[in-house]
Amino acid sequence: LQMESNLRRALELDELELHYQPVVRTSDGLMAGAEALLRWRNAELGMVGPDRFIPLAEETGLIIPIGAWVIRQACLEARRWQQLTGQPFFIAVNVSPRQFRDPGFVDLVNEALQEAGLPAGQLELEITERLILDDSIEASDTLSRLDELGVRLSVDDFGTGYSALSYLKSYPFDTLKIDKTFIGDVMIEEDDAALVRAIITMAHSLGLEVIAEGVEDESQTHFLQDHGCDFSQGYFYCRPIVADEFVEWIQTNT
Ligand code: G
Ligand code: G
Ligand code: MN
Ligand code: NA
Repeated sequence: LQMESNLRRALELDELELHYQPVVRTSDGLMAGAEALLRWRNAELGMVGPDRFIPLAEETGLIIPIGAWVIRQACLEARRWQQLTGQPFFIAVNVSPRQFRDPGFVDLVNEALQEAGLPAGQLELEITERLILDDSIEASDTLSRLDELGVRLSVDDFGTGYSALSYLKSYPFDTLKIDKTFIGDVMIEEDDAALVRAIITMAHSLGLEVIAEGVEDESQTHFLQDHGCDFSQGYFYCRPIVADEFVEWIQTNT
């Protein structure tokens, strides 16, 4: 309860911040875009990670204003990178189920893009496969409307959900993000290596691009290069960092 009342005030007190983790092209390690990751900096609680407050934000409905702030802020930041570098980097934003189901969601996304002057193709919305499969009819309509706006749609944590693959051909996804649990042991476990190779092949056959998450060492990057994984993200390249540090990172990695 204490946590809930604190979270209610987090927005007005300006306690939320986005950290950014680069997503690089696997072939050359240069930046392609970034994922925005939310943090809550609270006087009493310290720095709180999303795993500790997103579930509460979902339950209470606070995810609606918080999620709106995240999308607006992320679009503004991506526009800033573009102005700084002249390059059309994408920004990926995590979308939670309740936020996605909100009737105002598509309009909100459109407004955030307009407000920032960011081309829709530079915003990627990350959605988990669990969400798609839980309410496929409503999800289908929302995904089509987002697709018509021109935003990119990705399946986050791919491979950890219900493993129903049929939705990939029915819905307008652009990207699969291979969950970090597969990448972690890709050099040690032949089964993980086989799955990662198969996911990349399948995704490409369906016209989807692939991001490997949780890349932590160089041998994994070689594996992913050898198997044609389009993009990579993980501590090997860079941890999630605050906006100012991120701008410095861009200067040396583009
Ligand atoms: O570093 P990391 O601890 O940031 O993220 C943990 C989890 O929180 C991930 O599953 C990530 O998708 C989720 N997450 C991070 N930022 C956001 C956000 O802005 N909105 C939602 N809904 N989830 C987020
Ligand atoms: O669920 P989602 O994929 O949105 O969550 C991304 C999460 O992965 C965030 O918590 C982020 O901090 C974390 N992360 C990013 N890179 C790495 C990495 O190389 N290793 C591990 N273990 N976690 C990572
Ligand atoms: Mn994500
Ligand atoms: Na993920």
